[in-house]
Amino acid sequence: MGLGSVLVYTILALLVLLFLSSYSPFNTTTNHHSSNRHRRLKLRSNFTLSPSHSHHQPVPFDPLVAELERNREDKQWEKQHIQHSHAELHHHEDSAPAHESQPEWEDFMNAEDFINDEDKFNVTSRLLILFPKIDVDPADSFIDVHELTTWNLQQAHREVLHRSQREMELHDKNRDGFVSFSEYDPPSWVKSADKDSFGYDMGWWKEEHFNASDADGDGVLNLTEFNDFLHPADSNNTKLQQWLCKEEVRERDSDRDGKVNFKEFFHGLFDLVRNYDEEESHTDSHHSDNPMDVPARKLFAQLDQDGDGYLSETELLPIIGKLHPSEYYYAKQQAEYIISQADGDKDGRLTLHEMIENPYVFYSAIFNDDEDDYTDYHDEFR
Ligand SMILES: *[C@@H]1O[C@H](CO)[C@@H](O)[C@H](O)[C@H]1NC(C)=O
Ligand SMILES: *[C@@H]1O[C@H](CO)[C@@H](O)[C@H](O)[C@H]1NC(C)=O
Ligand SMILES: *[C@@H]1O[C@H](CO)[C@@H](O)[C@H](O)[C@H]1NC(C)=O
Ligand SMILES: *[C@@H]1O[C@H](CO)[C@@H](O)[C@H](O)[C@H]1NC(C)=O
Ligand SMILES: *[C@@H]1O[C@H](CO)[C@@H](O)[C@H](O)[C@H]1NC(C)=O
Ligand SMILES: [Ca+2]
Ligand SMILES: [Ca+2]
Repeated sequence: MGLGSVLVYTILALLVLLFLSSYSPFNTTTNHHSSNRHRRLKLRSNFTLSPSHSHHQPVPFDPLVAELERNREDKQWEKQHIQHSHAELHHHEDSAPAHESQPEWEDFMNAEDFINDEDKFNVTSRLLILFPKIDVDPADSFIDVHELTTWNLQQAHREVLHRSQREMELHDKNRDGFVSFSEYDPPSWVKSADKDSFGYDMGWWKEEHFNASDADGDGVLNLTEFNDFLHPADSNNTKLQQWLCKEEVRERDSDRDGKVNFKEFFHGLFDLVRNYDEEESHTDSHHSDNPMDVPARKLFAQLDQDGDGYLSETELLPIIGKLHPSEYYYAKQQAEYIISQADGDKDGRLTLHEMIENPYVFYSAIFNDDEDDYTDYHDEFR
């Protein structure tokens, strides 16, 4: 056999290999997150200034990823406010905005590089470490919806508190660790507009809202109280929950009699409650046989404790958490989504093996069903 035929065979063999590899399971699987050949883990790419008004983002599954994100956000935040105060204080010449933005970009790249370096950030060993921290109630080698919801909720609370802390630094002008109402500078749209787009008076970010957040009534908000102020739906402060109900009545009360009648309840509140409950129990569908308003009338009657045909502020308390989705609601949604994506044997809970088999479910941290997200995500790295 001459050198020429050896070459031909080698090339043929290579071609066959190439052919086979292009039909490897990596490419034939329809699953979005099974391409293991190039890691494309990603830190969340965006950050908005007012957490209570931005679209809700899923929390990172891994606390280490969350920390990287927080560091990056903190740097963006600092940069934003240093530039801000520079502009206010003095025009510090052309000292170097371009120069300043360079390290920022590097930090960003380093974090992405870090989690995409298999030696530094080994997804399998991360999951090995995290599994026993999540599988605690009970520790039975399975992670169920409840355990994952609790885990997500812990991550979410940490994240929310961190943002509140940062926001608090902006408002706490005398730096005593408390925010007074005069220190609190409401967003400009609060000052410029007293009514929302439907013409209702708005109570948000005003003194009444502030006072309701001040749990111990000392006239100033500490970090816990300020966090509650920014996120009343997640607060355990009953004063604040009552304020939220009052605000809800104010918003729904189209005939301005100070109470919510059935019509006002049916056109507005009921759908929110029903959507919330349906997210919770996908199976409950038997009320679809009923005429439209029967379940609504039933719930209305239940809530209307004194039977006067109206819902008062106090009577809204039992459902207020469903009208303003809390972190718990998002944490549970995210847990259900994650489990549905990684639950190989469909028993409704996750084993460590199932998690290791589906790392991208945990590390892409995407929980809406928007296909575009996946496509963007993949295209970006081509
Ligand atoms: C965040 O998103 C907005 C609009 O979607 C964009 O203008 C902005 O540049 C993004 N910021 C970062 C840091 O990616
Ligand atoms: C990642 O960790 C797992 C388990 O600890 C190990 O088996 C695997 O070889 C590691 N992978 C890399 C690329 O280091
Ligand atoms: C808020 O509380 C302060 C006392 O801490 C009081 O002076 C003020 O009138 C209250 N404002 C409202 C709107 O209730
Ligand atoms: C803030 O004050 C409340 C009482 O209103 C207290 O329970 C809480 O621990 C305080 N938080 C901090 C961070 O000091
Ligand atoms: C509210 O109370 C519940 C239990 O009573 C607790 O699990 C939860 O963490 C509390 N939420 C906040 C925001 O403090
Ligand atoms: Ca368990
Ligand atoms: Ca206080």
